[in-house]
Amino acid sequence: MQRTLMGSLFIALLASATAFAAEQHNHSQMNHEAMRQMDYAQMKVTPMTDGVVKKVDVQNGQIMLAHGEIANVKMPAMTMNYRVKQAQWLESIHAGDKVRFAIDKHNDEFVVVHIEAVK
Ligand SMILES: [Cu+2]
Repeated sequence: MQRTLMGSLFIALLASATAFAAEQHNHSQMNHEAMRQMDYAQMKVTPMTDGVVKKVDVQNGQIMLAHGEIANVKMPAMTMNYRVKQAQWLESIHAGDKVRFAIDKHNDEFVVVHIEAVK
């Protein structure tokens, strides 16, 4: 019973991961509902990376981060400026803060899809 349940869960996970990958190829044609669902999927699959904030530009929704390797987008450790999905996330983040964040590729651009301060 336990084993069957685990097997079903695994298959369900695989199916949603496959659907997610397929979805990404049609990014420009996606409607808002699909985007919302993809964000939900990303919360589970996009890994978090540790970083230090170098510069914040709330008005333009940009943040410069010094960070370690980001495996899911194959980026080595570096200091780089990123667009943040929601500019208002930056209102409570300042230069010098330690953060945990997630990056994803949207239309060939690296975008911060999640960020939180580390206490
Ligand atoms: Cu980079």
